[in-house]
Amino acid sequence: MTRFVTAPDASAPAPGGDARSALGWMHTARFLTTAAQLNQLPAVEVPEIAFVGRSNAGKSTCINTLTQQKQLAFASKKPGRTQHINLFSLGRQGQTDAVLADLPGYGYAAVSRSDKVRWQQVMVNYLVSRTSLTGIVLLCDPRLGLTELDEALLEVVRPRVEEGLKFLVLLTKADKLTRAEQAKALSIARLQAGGGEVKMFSALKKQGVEEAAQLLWQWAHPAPAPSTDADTAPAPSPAPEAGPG
Ligand SMILES: Nc1nc2c(ncn2[C@@H]2O[C@H](COP(=O)(O)OP(=O)(O)OP(=O)(O)O)[C@@H](O)[C@H]2O)c(=O)[nH]1
Ligand SMILES: [Mg+2]
Repeated sequence: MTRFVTAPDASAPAPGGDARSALGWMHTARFLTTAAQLNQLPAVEVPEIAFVGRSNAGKSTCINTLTQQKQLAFASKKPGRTQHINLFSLGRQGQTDAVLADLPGYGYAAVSRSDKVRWQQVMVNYLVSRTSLTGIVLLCDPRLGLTELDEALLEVVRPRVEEGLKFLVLLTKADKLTRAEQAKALSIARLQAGGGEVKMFSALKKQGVEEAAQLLWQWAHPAPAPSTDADTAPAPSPAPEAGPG
C-alpha cells in the first residue's frame, strides 16, 4: 500500500505555539490508518511523532488526553492492548501537518517469545528507518523507572537523537506519586535519559498536558532557520554561452 500524506501548503502559516492553540491543534487529531507491519504504513511527508514505551505505560491514554478525545487511541486496563501501529493525522482545516503514531508496548510478560522478538524487530526497524520520524515520546511508569527494555530503546535511537531527532521522556500516572516521589523520579529519570528532556504527566489530573502539547507543536513546526547571506545573495549569472566557432 503506498498512500502519501503530503506536506500542507507552506503559504498558510500555522498559528502560534501558545498552550491554547497547541491544544486546539492536538484536538484536530483523527484516525489515519493502522498497520501490523512497517511495509503497510503509508509514506508520510509531514513530521511524525511516535509514542513508545512498555505495555501499560499509558501511551494510548496519553494520546487521548493530549488530543482531548476519549477513544481516539484504544486504551485498556489489559496490557498488550495496542497490537498495531496506529497513525493519527493532525492539522487544521483537514490539512495534515503532523502525524502521531501509537505503538504497541513492549515488555508484556504474557506475550509469547516469538511474538516479542517479532515485535522488537518491527519496532527497531521503525525507529531506525522511518524517514518521517521527527520525535519520540517515551512513556514510562515512574514506579518502575526506565527498565532494561527502555534503555535498549534509548540505545537504538541514540544515533538519530544525536542527528536531531526530538526526544521526550514522559513519566506517566503522576497522580499515583506524592510531590516528593515525583521530584525523586524526575531526577533519576533525567540521569538515565542522559540529559534528555523528562516531564511528569498525569492523564487523570491533566498534569503536564499543556507543556507536552506545546512541545509537540514546536517539534512539528520548527522555526525556520535564519536566512544566511548565501540565501539572500542574487543567484550567480549563468556562464556566457560559448559562441559559435
Ligand atoms: N491513574 C492513572 N492511570 C493511568 C494514567 N494513564 C493511563 N492510565 C491507566 O493505565 C492503563 C494502561 O493505559 P494504556 O493507555 O492502555 O497503556 P498503553 O501504554 O497504551 O498500553 P499498551 O497498548 O498495552 O502498550 C489503563 O488502565 C489506564 O487507565 C494516568 O495518568 N493515571
Ligand atoms: Mg496502547
